[in-house]
Amino acid sequence: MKKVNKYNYVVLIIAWLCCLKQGQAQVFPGDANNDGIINNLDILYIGYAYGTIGPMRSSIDGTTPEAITLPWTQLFPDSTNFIHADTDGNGIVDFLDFVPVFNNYGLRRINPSPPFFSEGIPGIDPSLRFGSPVGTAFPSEGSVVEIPILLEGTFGDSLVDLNGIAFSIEYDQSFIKEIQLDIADSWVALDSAAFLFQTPANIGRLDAALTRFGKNPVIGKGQAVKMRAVIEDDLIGLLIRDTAHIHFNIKYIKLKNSDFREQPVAGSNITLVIYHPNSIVPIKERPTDIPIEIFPNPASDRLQIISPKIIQRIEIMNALGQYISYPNIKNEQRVELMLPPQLKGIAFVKIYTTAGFITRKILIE
Ligand SMILES: [Ca+2]
Ligand SMILES: [Ca+2]
Repeated sequence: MKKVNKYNYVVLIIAWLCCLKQGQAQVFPGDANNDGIINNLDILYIGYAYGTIGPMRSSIDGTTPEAITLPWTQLFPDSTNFIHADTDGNGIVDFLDFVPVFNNYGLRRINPSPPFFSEGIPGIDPSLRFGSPVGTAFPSEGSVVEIPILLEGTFGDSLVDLNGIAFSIEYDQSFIKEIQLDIADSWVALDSAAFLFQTPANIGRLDAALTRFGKNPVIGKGQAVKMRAVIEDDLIGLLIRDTAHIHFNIKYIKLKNSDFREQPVAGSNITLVIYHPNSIVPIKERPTDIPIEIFPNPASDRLQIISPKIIQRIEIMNALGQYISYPNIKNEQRVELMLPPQLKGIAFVKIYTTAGFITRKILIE
Protein backbone atom coordinates (compact mmCIF):
# COMPACT_ATOMS: atom_id res chain seq x y z
CA MET A 1 0.00 0.00 0.00
CA LYS A 2 1.23 3.48 -0.82
CA LYS A 3 1.97 5.60 2.18
CA VAL A 4 0.64 9.16 2.38
CA ASN A 5 3.71 11.37 2.64
CA LYS A 6 4.12 13.55 5.71
CA TYR A 7 3.24 16.80 3.97
CA ASN A 8 0.07 15.47 2.43
CA TYR A 9 -0.90 13.94 5.74
CA VAL A 10 -0.57 17.28 7.54
CA VAL A 11 -2.53 19.07 4.82
CA LEU A 12 -5.20 16.41 5.02
CA ILE A 13 -5.55 16.62 8.80
CA ILE A 14 -5.69 20.44 8.71
CA ALA A 15 -8.21 20.36 5.91
CA TRP A 16 -10.34 17.86 7.81
CA LEU A 17 -10.24 19.93 10.98
CA CYS A 18 -11.25 23.04 9.01
CA CYS A 19 -14.19 21.22 7.56
CA LEU A 20 -15.50 19.76 10.78
CA LYS A 21 -18.36 22.17 11.20
CA GLN A 22 -19.76 21.13 7.87
CA GLY A 23 -20.12 17.56 9.20
CA GLN A 24 -22.09 15.40 6.83
CA ALA A 25 -21.88 17.86 3.96
CA GLN A 26 -18.32 16.87 3.18
CA VAL A 27 -16.76 14.18 1.10
CA PHE A 28 -13.71 12.66 2.80
CA PRO A 29 -11.89 10.90 -0.03
CA GLY A 30 -12.01 7.16 0.64
CA ASP A 31 -14.78 7.32 3.25
CA ALA A 32 -17.37 5.90 0.86
CA ASN A 33 -19.89 5.03 3.59
CA ASN A 34 -19.42 8.42 5.31
CA ASP A 35 -18.89 6.96 8.79
CA GLY A 36 -15.76 8.99 9.42
CA ILE A 37 -13.30 6.08 9.18
CA ILE A 38 -11.53 4.93 6.05
CA ASN A 39 -11.36 1.16 6.05
CA ASN A 40 -12.41 -2.03 4.28
CA LEU A 41 -16.15 -1.36 4.77
CA ASP A 42 -15.84 1.53 2.31
CA ILE A 43 -14.91 -0.96 -0.41
CA LEU A 44 -18.40 -2.50 -0.20
CA TYR A 45 -19.99 0.89 -0.96
CA ILE A 46 -17.70 1.62 -3.90
CA GLY A 47 -18.44 -1.88 -5.16
CA TYR A 48 -22.22 -1.46 -4.93
CA ALA A 49 -22.16 1.97 -6.62
CA TYR A 50 -19.66 0.81 -9.27
CA GLY A 51 -20.45 2.16 -12.73
CA THR A 52 -22.78 4.93 -11.51
CA ILE A 53 -22.30 8.45 -12.81
CA GLY A 54 -23.11 11.80 -11.20
CA PRO A 55 -21.92 15.39 -10.91
CA MET A 56 -18.15 15.91 -10.76
CA ARG A 57 -16.63 17.76 -7.85
CA SER A 58 -14.50 20.87 -8.27
CA SER A 59 -11.10 19.60 -7.19
CA ILE A 60 -10.31 15.98 -7.70
CA ASP A 61 -7.03 15.28 -5.95
CA GLY A 62 -8.27 12.31 -3.91
CA THR A 63 -6.89 13.62 -0.62
CA THR A 64 -8.59 16.86 0.41
CA PRO A 65 -12.09 16.88 1.93
CA GLU A 66 -14.57 18.77 -0.18
CA ALA A 67 -17.88 20.45 0.52
CA ILE A 68 -20.83 18.85 -1.23
CA THR A 69 -22.42 21.46 -3.44
CA LEU A 70 -24.30 19.13 -5.73
CA PRO A 71 -25.24 15.77 -4.20
CA TRP A 72 -25.94 12.79 -6.43
CA THR A 73 -29.51 11.61 -6.92
CA GLN A 74 -28.70 8.01 -5.94
CA LEU A 75 -28.74 6.88 -2.30
CA PHE A 76 -27.62 3.66 -0.65
CA PRO A 77 -30.42 1.90 1.29
CA ASP A 78 -28.94 3.36 4.52
CA SER A 79 -29.43 6.87 2.98
CA THR A 80 -25.73 7.55 2.35
CA ASN A 81 -25.37 9.57 -0.83
CA PHE A 82 -23.54 7.92 -3.73
CA ILE A 83 -21.27 10.97 -3.99
CA HIS A 84 -19.16 9.50 -1.16
CA ALA A 85 -18.40 6.44 -3.30
CA ASP A 86 -16.94 8.68 -6.01
CA THR A 87 -13.88 9.04 -3.81
CA ASP A 88 -11.77 10.84 -6.41
CA GLY A 89 -14.61 13.18 -7.45
CA ASN A 90 -14.37 12.63 -11.20
CA GLY A 91 -18.09 11.96 -11.66
CA ILE A 92 -18.02 8.18 -12.09
CA VAL A 93 -17.62 5.38 -9.56
CA ASP A 94 -14.99 3.08 -10.98
CA PHE A 95 -11.77 1.23 -10.22
CA LEU A 96 -9.83 4.44 -9.47
CA ASP A 97 -12.12 5.11 -6.51
CA PHE A 98 -10.54 2.19 -4.64
CA VAL A 99 -7.19 4.06 -4.68
CA PRO A 100 -8.02 6.76 -2.05
CA VAL A 101 -9.13 3.95 0.29
CA PHE A 102 -5.67 2.37 -0.03
CA ASN A 103 -3.88 5.71 0.27
CA ASN A 104 -5.90 7.10 3.19
CA TYR A 105 -6.49 3.77 4.95
CA GLY A 106 -7.05 4.08 8.69
CA LEU A 107 -7.59 7.86 8.73
CA ARG A 108 -10.50 9.13 10.83
CA ARG A 109 -12.27 12.42 10.98
CA ILE A 110 -13.17 13.80 14.40
CA ASN A 111 -16.32 12.22 15.86
CA PRO A 112 -16.52 9.23 13.54
CA SER A 113 -19.43 6.79 13.87
CA PRO A 114 -17.62 3.48 14.41
CA PRO A 115 -19.39 0.57 12.78
CA PHE A 116 -21.46 -1.86 14.81
CA PHE A 117 -20.89 -5.53 14.02
CA SER A 118 -23.88 -7.76 14.66
CA GLU A 119 -22.28 -11.13 15.35
CA GLY A 120 -23.72 -14.10 13.54
CA ILE A 121 -24.90 -17.11 15.52
CA PRO A 122 -23.27 -20.41 14.53
CA GLY A 123 -25.89 -22.86 13.31
CA ILE A 124 -28.43 -20.11 12.57
CA ASP A 125 -26.66 -17.52 10.45
CA PRO A 126 -24.31 -18.13 7.52
CA SER A 127 -20.68 -18.68 8.47
CA LEU A 128 -17.29 -17.57 7.22
CA ARG A 129 -15.02 -20.38 8.34
CA PHE A 130 -11.66 -21.98 7.75
CA GLY A 131 -11.60 -25.23 5.78
CA SER A 132 -8.89 -27.87 5.79
CA PRO A 133 -5.29 -26.67 5.46
CA VAL A 134 -3.53 -27.79 2.30
CA GLY A 135 0.22 -28.19 2.15
CA THR A 136 2.77 -30.10 4.10
CA ALA A 137 1.58 -32.29 6.99
CA PHE A 138 4.30 -30.83 9.25
CA PRO A 139 4.57 -27.09 8.60
CA SER A 140 7.98 -25.79 9.64
CA GLU A 141 10.27 -22.89 8.76
CA GLY A 142 9.58 -21.41 5.35
CA SER A 143 6.54 -23.66 4.73
CA VAL A 144 3.56 -22.32 2.86
CA VAL A 145 0.16 -23.39 4.17
CA GLU A 146 -3.01 -22.68 2.23
CA ILE A 147 -6.30 -22.62 4.07
CA PRO A 148 -9.59 -22.11 2.20
CA ILE A 149 -12.06 -19.72 3.81
CA LEU A 150 -15.60 -20.90 3.17
CA LEU A 151 -18.68 -18.73 3.09
CA GLU A 152 -21.82 -20.80 3.32
CA GLY A 153 -25.31 -20.87 4.77
CA THR A 154 -26.46 -22.55 7.96
CA PHE A 155 -24.68 -25.89 8.53
CA GLY A 156 -23.00 -25.52 5.16
CA ASP A 157 -26.07 -26.68 3.26
CA SER A 158 -27.80 -23.44 2.30
CA LEU A 159 -26.80 -20.68 -0.08
CA VAL A 160 -25.69 -17.14 0.68
CA ASP A 161 -26.96 -14.05 -1.13
CA LEU A 162 -24.11 -11.58 -1.39
CA ASN A 163 -23.14 -8.29 -2.98
CA GLY A 164 -20.08 -7.83 -0.79
CA ILE A 165 -18.42 -8.93 2.42
CA ALA A 166 -15.78 -7.29 4.62
CA PHE A 167 -13.88 -9.09 7.38
CA SER A 168 -10.63 -9.15 9.29
CA ILE A 169 -8.26 -11.99 10.13
CA GLU A 170 -6.38 -11.64 13.41
CA TYR A 171 -3.48 -13.97 13.99
CA ASP A 172 -0.50 -14.60 16.19
CA GLN A 173 2.27 -13.03 14.18
CA SER A 174 5.23 -14.50 16.08
CA PHE A 175 5.90 -17.31 13.61
CA ILE A 176 4.16 -16.01 10.51
CA LYS A 177 6.06 -14.05 7.90
CA GLU A 178 2.98 -13.01 5.94
CA ILE A 179 -0.55 -13.96 5.08
CA GLN A 180 -2.33 -13.15 1.86
CA LEU A 181 -5.71 -13.88 0.33
CA ASP A 182 -6.67 -14.74 -3.22
CA ILE A 183 -9.95 -15.25 -5.07
CA ALA A 184 -8.76 -17.61 -7.80
CA ASP A 185 -11.34 -20.34 -7.01
CA SER A 186 -13.93 -18.18 -5.27
CA TRP A 187 -17.62 -18.73 -5.98
CA VAL A 188 -18.06 -14.97 -5.53
CA ALA A 189 -15.68 -14.22 -8.39
CA LEU A 190 -16.34 -17.04 -10.89
CA ASP A 191 -17.40 -14.53 -13.56
CA SER A 192 -14.49 -12.19 -12.66
CA ALA A 193 -17.01 -9.47 -11.73
CA ALA A 194 -15.60 -9.14 -8.22
CA PHE A 195 -12.78 -7.30 -6.51
CA LEU A 196 -10.71 -8.37 -3.51
CA PHE A 197 -9.19 -5.69 -1.30
CA GLN A 198 -6.67 -6.55 1.43
CA THR A 199 -4.31 -4.63 3.65
CA PRO A 200 -0.71 -5.82 3.99
CA ALA A 201 -0.72 -8.33 6.86
CA ASN A 202 2.37 -7.69 8.93
CA ILE A 203 1.01 -6.60 12.28
CA GLY A 204 -1.07 -9.61 13.23
CA ARG A 205 -4.14 -8.44 11.35
CA LEU A 206 -5.36 -8.38 7.79
CA ASP A 207 -8.45 -6.42 6.74
CA ALA A 208 -10.21 -7.60 3.61
CA ALA A 209 -13.26 -6.84 1.50
CA LEU A 210 -14.65 -8.84 -1.38
CA THR A 211 -17.19 -6.99 -3.47
CA ARG A 212 -19.12 -7.46 -6.65
CA PHE A 213 -18.89 -4.72 -9.27
CA GLY A 214 -22.16 -2.81 -9.11
CA LYS A 215 -25.51 -4.03 -7.87
CA ASN A 216 -24.77 -7.47 -9.18
CA PRO A 217 -25.27 -10.02 -6.39
CA VAL A 218 -24.39 -13.70 -6.51
CA ILE A 219 -25.89 -16.63 -4.66
CA GLY A 220 -23.74 -19.58 -3.69
CA LYS A 221 -21.65 -21.32 -1.08
CA GLY A 222 -18.13 -22.71 -0.72
CA GLN A 223 -14.69 -21.17 -0.97
CA ALA A 224 -14.87 -17.37 -0.84
CA VAL A 225 -11.13 -16.75 -0.59
CA LYS A 226 -7.99 -18.77 -0.01
CA MET A 227 -5.59 -17.75 2.73
CA ARG A 228 -1.92 -18.37 2.13
CA ALA A 229 0.30 -18.25 5.22
CA VAL A 230 4.09 -18.25 4.98
CA ILE A 231 5.94 -19.39 8.08
CA GLU A 232 9.07 -17.53 9.23
CA ASP A 233 12.32 -18.69 7.63
CA ASP A 234 14.18 -19.24 10.86
CA LEU A 235 12.36 -21.00 13.67
CA ILE A 236 15.47 -22.22 15.49
CA GLY A 237 15.74 -19.06 17.59
CA LEU A 238 11.98 -18.62 17.95
CA LEU A 239 10.68 -22.03 18.93
CA ILE A 240 11.61 -23.24 22.40
CA ARG A 241 9.53 -26.42 22.23
CA ASP A 242 9.02 -28.93 19.44
CA THR A 243 5.81 -27.27 18.29
CA ALA A 244 3.91 -24.00 18.49
CA HIS A 245 0.18 -23.41 18.07
CA ILE A 246 -0.75 -20.44 15.91
CA HIS A 247 -4.30 -19.14 16.14
CA PHE A 248 -6.15 -17.40 13.31
CA ASN A 249 -9.50 -15.70 13.93
CA ILE A 250 -12.03 -14.32 11.44
CA LYS A 251 -13.72 -11.30 13.00
CA TYR A 252 -15.51 -8.01 12.26
CA ILE A 253 -17.61 -9.45 9.45
CA LYS A 254 -20.06 -7.34 7.49
CA LEU A 255 -21.97 -8.97 4.65
CA LYS A 256 -24.20 -6.92 2.34
CA ASN A 257 -26.82 -8.90 0.46
CA SER A 258 -28.50 -8.21 -2.90
CA ASP A 259 -30.50 -5.32 -1.36
CA PHE A 260 -27.35 -4.02 0.31
CA ARG A 261 -28.86 -4.95 3.66
CA GLU A 262 -26.70 -6.44 6.36
CA GLN A 263 -26.75 -10.17 6.99
CA PRO A 264 -25.07 -11.36 10.23
CA VAL A 265 -22.35 -13.96 9.61
CA ALA A 266 -20.65 -16.16 12.20
CA GLY A 267 -16.85 -16.01 12.27
CA SER A 268 -14.48 -18.82 13.12
CA ASN A 269 -10.97 -19.71 14.14
CA ILE A 270 -8.35 -22.31 13.38
CA THR A 271 -5.16 -23.44 15.07
CA LEU A 272 -2.17 -24.36 13.00
CA VAL A 273 0.55 -26.48 14.57
CA ILE A 274 4.05 -25.67 13.38
CA TYR A 275 7.07 -27.83 14.05
CA HIS A 276 10.62 -27.13 15.06
CA PRO A 277 12.78 -28.27 12.13
CA ASN A 278 14.72 -30.64 14.40
CA SER A 279 11.56 -32.34 15.65
CA ILE A 280 10.30 -33.53 12.31
CA VAL A 281 10.58 -37.19 11.51
CA PRO A 282 10.89 -37.47 7.73
CA ILE A 283 7.39 -38.10 6.40
CA LYS A 284 6.56 -39.83 3.19
CA GLU A 285 3.95 -37.76 1.37
CA ARG A 286 2.83 -40.57 -0.89
CA PRO A 287 0.12 -43.19 -0.73
CA THR A 288 0.93 -46.64 0.55
CA ASP A 289 -0.89 -49.95 0.56
CA ILE A 290 0.37 -51.25 3.89
CA PRO A 291 -2.38 -53.13 5.77
CA ILE A 292 -3.65 -50.68 8.40
CA GLU A 293 -6.56 -51.81 10.52
CA ILE A 294 -9.22 -49.26 11.46
CA PHE A 295 -12.06 -50.45 13.66
CA PRO A 296 -14.85 -50.51 14.60
CA ASN A 297 -16.51 -49.38 11.39
CA PRO A 298 -19.20 -48.13 11.86
CA ALA A 299 -17.73 -46.39 14.89
CA SER A 300 -19.42 -44.50 17.69
CA ASP A 301 -17.23 -42.51 20.08
CA ARG A 302 -13.76 -43.96 19.49
CA LEU A 303 -11.60 -45.50 16.81
CA GLN A 304 -8.74 -48.00 17.04
CA ILE A 305 -5.94 -47.87 14.50
CA ILE A 306 -3.23 -50.51 14.19
CA SER A 307 -0.42 -50.10 11.69
CA PRO A 308 2.60 -52.26 10.84
CA LYS A 309 4.54 -48.98 10.40
CA ILE A 310 4.88 -46.10 12.86
CA ILE A 311 1.96 -43.65 12.76
CA GLN A 312 3.10 -40.03 12.58
CA ARG A 313 -0.12 -38.09 12.22
CA ILE A 314 -3.84 -38.64 11.80
CA GLU A 315 -6.39 -36.35 10.19
CA ILE A 316 -10.14 -36.81 10.11
CA MET A 317 -12.42 -34.92 7.77
CA ASN A 318 -16.22 -35.03 7.84
CA ALA A 319 -18.43 -35.02 4.76
CA LEU A 320 -18.58 -31.18 4.81
CA GLY A 321 -14.80 -30.93 4.66
CA GLN A 322 -14.48 -29.86 8.30
CA TYR A 323 -11.22 -31.06 9.62
CA ILE A 324 -9.92 -32.48 12.87
CA SER A 325 -6.26 -33.17 13.32
CA TYR A 326 -4.44 -35.35 15.84
CA PRO A 327 -0.93 -34.03 15.22
CA ASN A 328 0.77 -35.08 18.44
CA ILE A 329 0.84 -38.78 17.73
CA LYS A 330 4.41 -39.95 17.55
CA ASN A 331 6.15 -43.24 17.17
CA GLU A 332 3.14 -45.42 17.84
CA GLN A 333 1.79 -48.35 15.88
CA ARG A 334 -1.44 -48.60 17.82
CA VAL A 335 -3.61 -45.56 18.48
CA GLU A 336 -7.01 -45.09 20.08
CA LEU A 337 -8.75 -41.87 19.08
CA MET A 338 -11.66 -40.22 20.85
CA LEU A 339 -14.08 -38.95 18.21
CA PRO A 340 -15.73 -35.58 18.79
CA PRO A 341 -19.44 -36.04 19.63
CA GLN A 342 -20.56 -33.71 16.81
CA LEU A 343 -18.87 -35.91 14.20
CA LYS A 344 -21.57 -38.11 12.67
CA GLY A 345 -22.11 -39.84 9.34
CA ILE A 346 -19.48 -40.38 6.68
CA ALA A 347 -15.95 -39.33 7.59
CA PHE A 348 -12.53 -39.77 6.04
CA VAL A 349 -9.49 -40.83 8.03
CA LYS A 350 -6.02 -40.06 6.68
CA ILE A 351 -3.17 -41.84 8.43
CA TYR A 352 0.42 -40.82 7.81
CA THR A 353 3.04 -43.47 8.54
CA THR A 354 6.76 -43.77 7.91
CA ALA A 355 5.85 -45.75 4.79
CA GLY A 356 3.39 -43.19 3.36
CA PHE A 357 -0.29 -42.41 3.97
CA ILE A 358 -3.64 -44.12 3.49
CA THR A 359 -7.13 -42.61 3.37
CA ARG A 360 -10.17 -44.62 4.50
CA LYS A 361 -13.88 -43.89 4.60
CA ILE A 362 -15.64 -44.68 7.88
CA LEU A 363 -19.17 -44.34 9.19
CA ILE A 364 -19.78 -42.73 12.57
CA GLU A 365 -23.11 -43.49 14.18
CA1 LIG B 1 -15.89 4.62 6.10
CA1 LIG C 1 -14.51 8.36 -9.41
